[in-house]
Amino acid sequence: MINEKLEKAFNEQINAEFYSEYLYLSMYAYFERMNLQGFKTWMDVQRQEERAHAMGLFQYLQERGGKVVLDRIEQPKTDWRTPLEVFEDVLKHEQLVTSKINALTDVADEVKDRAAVSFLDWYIKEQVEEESNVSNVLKTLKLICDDKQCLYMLDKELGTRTFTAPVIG
Ligand code: OFO
Repeated sequence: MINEKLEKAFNEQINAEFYSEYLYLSMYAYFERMNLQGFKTWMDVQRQEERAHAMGLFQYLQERGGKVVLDRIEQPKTDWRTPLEVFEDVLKHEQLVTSKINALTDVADEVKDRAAVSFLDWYIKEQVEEESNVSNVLKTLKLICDDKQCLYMLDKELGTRTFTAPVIG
């Protein structure tokens, strides 16, 4: 049976991952309005990954005999001025998620739940990859500034991203 404090922390992280999906879905809608189809595809893959992260924690908590408690999901932002502003928000958000995953792992450590610490290791590594991917897009966006042709090319490149269900744990 999972420790109560850890169960609560898992539930909070499940909510954070569903919020991530919501946020990226809102960004997806923004790119649809901008008619940037490649950026839209990138966000679609990103939000599917967030759903998979949420469900990974959800299933693990149940496997461990914990109770999944779904909370309300906060309303995400809906408008941005530029794609650059969107990706600045994505990076800030991923950094926040990294700190939340670290805090969750700290709780698992504190209650000496070795299995949970080991399970969460996947999420820690995933956050390194997430932050790196987003930073790369952000760097390119900063470089191309207002160059419409380069934005068009970046849009084409981002549109090649595809979703592969992650094997978590
Ligand atoms: Fe779930 O990794 Fe992004 O937020």
